[in-house]
This record gives sequence, structure tokens and C-alpha cells, in this order.
Amino acid sequence: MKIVIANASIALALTFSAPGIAASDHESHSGHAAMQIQAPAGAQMAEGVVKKIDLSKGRVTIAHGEIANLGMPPMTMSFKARSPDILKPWKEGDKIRFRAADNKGVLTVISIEAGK
Ligand SMILES: [Cu+2]
Repeated sequence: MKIVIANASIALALTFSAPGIAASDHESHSGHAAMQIQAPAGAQMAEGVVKKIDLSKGRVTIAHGEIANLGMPPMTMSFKARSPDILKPWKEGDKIRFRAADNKGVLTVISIEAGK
């Protein structure tokens, strides 16, 4: 089960900059926008605990440790999910490891897997 989720997350991460994701952003064809998204491989795993999930808004609140690729110290904050689907396996209180990136100023969770 966890392996399936991880594989799906990797596949989804690889499509993070797919046109469908950025369809509402008319900068997406410029090439500039794509450069602002951290490559998924460069977004290190961060540790966190799920505090709140809002599937209707596609947002997740995470009490997270340091996020090196975002230069962010530990804090509790809300992220946009790359897709609401990546939030569905999780619930409040779950320990997770996740990758987040700055998607044109929107801090976005790219993938989530089980933490320790
Ligand atoms: Cu933060």
C-alpha cells in the first residue's frame, strides 16, 4: 500500500509542471514560470505532522521541520496541495515526510509519504 502511494507520488511529481497544472497561468508558456518551480528531485524531504486537511480547497496544514529547499525554519503553516488526491490517504495527526516547492509564489506540497 505504501509502495503504491510512493510510486504514484513520484509519477505525479514528474508531471508537476505539466500544462494541465498551470493551465490557468498565462505565464506558463514563457518558460520563465517553469524555472521557478524547484525540480522535484531538488526538493528535499521535510518532516511534518498533518494538522488539518481541507480537501475542498486542496489545502493541508502541516507542523513541519526545516524545509531546506525553501529556506524555511520549523513552523506550522498551510500549503496548497499539488492535487487534492495526494491528501486523501492522510488525516490529522499523521506523521509524514513531504516535498514542497515554491510554485510561482504558492507554496505547494508535491508529494507526501509516511513519516516515522
Ligand atoms: Cu513553513
